[in-house]
Amino acid sequence: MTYRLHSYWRSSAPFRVRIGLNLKGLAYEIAPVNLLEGEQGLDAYAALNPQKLVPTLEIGNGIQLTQSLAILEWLEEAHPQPALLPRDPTARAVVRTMAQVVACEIHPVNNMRVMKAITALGADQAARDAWTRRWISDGFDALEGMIARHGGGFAFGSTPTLADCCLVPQVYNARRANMDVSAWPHLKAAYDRAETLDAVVAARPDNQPDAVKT
Ligand SMILES: N[C@@H](CCC(=O)N[C@@H](CS)C(=O)NCC(=O)O)C(=O)O
Repeated sequence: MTYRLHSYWRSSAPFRVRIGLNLKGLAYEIAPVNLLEGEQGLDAYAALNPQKLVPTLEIGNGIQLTQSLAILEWLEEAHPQPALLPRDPTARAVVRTMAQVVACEIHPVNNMRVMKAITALGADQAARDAWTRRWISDGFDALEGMIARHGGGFAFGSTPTLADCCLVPQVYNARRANMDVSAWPHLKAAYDRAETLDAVVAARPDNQPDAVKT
């Protein structure tokens, strides 16, 4: 079975999953969901993902997985090699902490539906930019110390982990928000290392079949 990933080229949550699939060398096809056209709200998609968000991973036998961290954890359990979590339980917790700083603290308050909601409350572009940068900065401040302590080339240790799957797309988002990530040197070094991997290059937004070239 070739997995089928419902994805939007620029969205960071599916970007995490693309990195994980690529690091594990798994075959998958992309089913584009155009968020700007509202395709995530169509009945056919909502039947796959009741939250009307990307990503969704179809894994066969009529089973769909949603929530990028749950998908990455499933990939790790279903396809253990190469490992994206260390063996030691404490080390695993640290990697999950890093991943969750991005996926549970930074990203949820900056996704499209939240930005639409604060716009509806009156936030103009300057206010939205300040909002986005504030939450990314807070999260990156925390990650900087963790990566300084635990990094060894990658965010944790010397091989890519779930932390890198989450960090790379979040740095992509920070750069879209015109943030200079050199303010977080350990985080930037981990990002710079990760972005050289073929698995990450193939997962990049501009290398997706639905990418809009500007
Ligand atoms: N916690 C979810 C977040 C999913 C999410 O927010 N996806 C965004 C794209 S990164 C989305 O589908 N947004 C559509 C919308 O806000 O309407 C996950 O990790 O999968």
